[in-house]
Amino acid sequence: MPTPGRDGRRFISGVVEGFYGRPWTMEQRTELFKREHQWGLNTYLYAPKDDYKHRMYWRDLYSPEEAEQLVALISAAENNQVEFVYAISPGLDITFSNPREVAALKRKLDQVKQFGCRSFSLLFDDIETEMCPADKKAFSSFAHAQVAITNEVYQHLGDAKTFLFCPTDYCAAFCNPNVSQSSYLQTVGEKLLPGIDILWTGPKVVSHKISVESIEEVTAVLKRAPVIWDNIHANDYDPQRLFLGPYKDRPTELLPKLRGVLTNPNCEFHLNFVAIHTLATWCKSSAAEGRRDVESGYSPQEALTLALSDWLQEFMSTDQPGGACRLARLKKDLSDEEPMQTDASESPHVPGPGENPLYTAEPLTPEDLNLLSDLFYLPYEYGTTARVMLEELDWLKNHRPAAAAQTEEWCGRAARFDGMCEAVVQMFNRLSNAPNRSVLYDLYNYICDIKSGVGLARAYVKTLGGQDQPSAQILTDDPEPWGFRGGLSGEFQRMLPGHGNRDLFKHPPMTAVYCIRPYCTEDRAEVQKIFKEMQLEGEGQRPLQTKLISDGLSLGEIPPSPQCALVVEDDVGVCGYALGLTDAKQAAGTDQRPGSDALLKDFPSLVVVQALPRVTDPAPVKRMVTQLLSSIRNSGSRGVFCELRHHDRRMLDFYAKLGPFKAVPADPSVPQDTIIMATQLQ
Ligand code: GDL
Repeated sequence: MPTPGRDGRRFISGVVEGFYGRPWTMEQRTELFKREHQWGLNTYLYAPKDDYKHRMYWRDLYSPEEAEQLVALISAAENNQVEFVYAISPGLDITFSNPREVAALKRKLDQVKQFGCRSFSLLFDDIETEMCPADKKAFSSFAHAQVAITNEVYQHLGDAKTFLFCPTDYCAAFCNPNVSQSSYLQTVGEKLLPGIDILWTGPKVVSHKISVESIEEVTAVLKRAPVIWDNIHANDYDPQRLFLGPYKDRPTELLPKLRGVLTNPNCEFHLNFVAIHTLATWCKSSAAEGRRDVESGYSPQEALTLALSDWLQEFMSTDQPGGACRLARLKKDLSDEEPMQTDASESPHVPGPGENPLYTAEPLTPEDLNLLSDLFYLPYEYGTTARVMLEELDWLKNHRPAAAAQTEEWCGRAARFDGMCEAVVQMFNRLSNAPNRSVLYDLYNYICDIKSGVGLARAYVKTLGGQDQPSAQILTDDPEPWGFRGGLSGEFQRMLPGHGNRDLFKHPPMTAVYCIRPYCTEDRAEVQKIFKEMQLEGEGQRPLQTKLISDGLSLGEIPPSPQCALVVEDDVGVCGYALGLTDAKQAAGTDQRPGSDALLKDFPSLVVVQALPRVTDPAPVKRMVTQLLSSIRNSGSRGVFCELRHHDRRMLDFYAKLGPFKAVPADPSVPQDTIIMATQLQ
């Protein structure tokens, strides 16, 4: 463990129960203290946001029953050599200048002191920064108001072992104009009594990385080393996320520069094994011991392996009546060991001849837990397998085989992807058979969700490969509710322009500014140029066998219909176009047949879209097409088609990615080397 700091005080390390949502139970907290003790962590900060008497009803004293529970909890912490820090969050509605409010705060903390608590904390995070008129009159700033009350309470308590203050600007992102010039932090740093320590979440609320320099900067303003309130594993802001990756991206060189680290982890108590175990490993690493001769000993991967191996034991421990019996059977079935002693009355039923054999659960493997951690890794990073799966799916999608022309590589990679999906399903099955039901129940929604997500991707790849799997049903126009995931919040997200910006690969950040405007005759030469350039790109020097109507449109030989021609420009010039004919048959004239009557009945209009390779962001082109389709719809058309050359994979991909267009069955009246993609408009 880290040696005491230069001032002789021990390094604060442990857990803050500081998230929104259902607080942990007393039993879980007691369990936490045992673990903290076992792993060498020394502090627990009690700060459950939605506990009535911690925040919303902070003035209310505890009832005798609650008092009894708190006394037991505080003494359980003490028995495990864990320092219990009681936090209160009065900031929602306190009037700082009212002496009765200050008295209420003191009264509450005095009560907790009577329960045996020796360490306290005042939290002012996530509150309104505008003061009420009375406070504005009494204090020159919000920081002055908070500092005054905190100092007063600290002095009132007299002999607090630890006293922590959480500022309202608790990360660099909240500081105005920045950390070193923040007048709020300057006041806190100068005026807060030196015995009070300050909580800090790093550059952001959920900090990806915390650098030594950033800590030196904030230490200078605060005039003391901060205690990190680390939200790296917090998941209270997104019900689909869970973090089972190792404590990471905080160099151990930070240890001597900090007063402490407390992790505010996942809401689900049982899912914090990795978060807390790896933090403990980090705190124990050699840099903390000041052994400058030894290189920092912390490896997130090794810390994770250690944690997962201990967690596996936890999964296998039974916590329910009958579990021991099941576990005994599991062990018996899978090894030569003698079964565990079980009660005679619990002896398992033995199936007779002709009966089904008893269900035998496969035990969870270390690989399962590795995979689980990879799938639910960290807020800014997926684990290796998750990344590979995403990359493979991206590749399979972008190299989708043209009708019946699958390459060996595509098939091989599709099969490997399928294997990875199967491993997720198997992991799910083994997890749901794990004897420790408490851990499983905390995990269940997440693993169900990922199993479904993976199932959709798997079905999609099968459809791409031309396999009409029953599982592909989920991708139809009328899917079951699990085919369109995410609920209303998911709908909103999909409608926002930023959706997809966080695509992990390929698409560079959007920096260019695009302008979509109507096509005019002056654009003709530019449009022709783009058409020719893209033709070279897609088809090389191959001579055009059949001239398509869309070629005529691009070359300016057939005029687009009114309101049906757009170009997109970037700062270099025109970089893409979208041209349409509301009535393709009429516009094509008599010498060219754009398709059979059946096709033209459903899809009477035609479009051609092109964009130069420098347009890496798909959004402007998609927007241009949406605009064009909307004009064509307004003209009364029922549907639109586009023509592509069979071998022009680039254009096949391009149209497929635009979204609405789907390939239609071969039409005998279109040239043989041509594919038609189409979309309905009404
Ligand atoms: C916060 C809250 C915390 C919450 C976390 C993650 C602090 C100091 N306060 O801002 O209660 O759990 O974000 O959502 O971090």
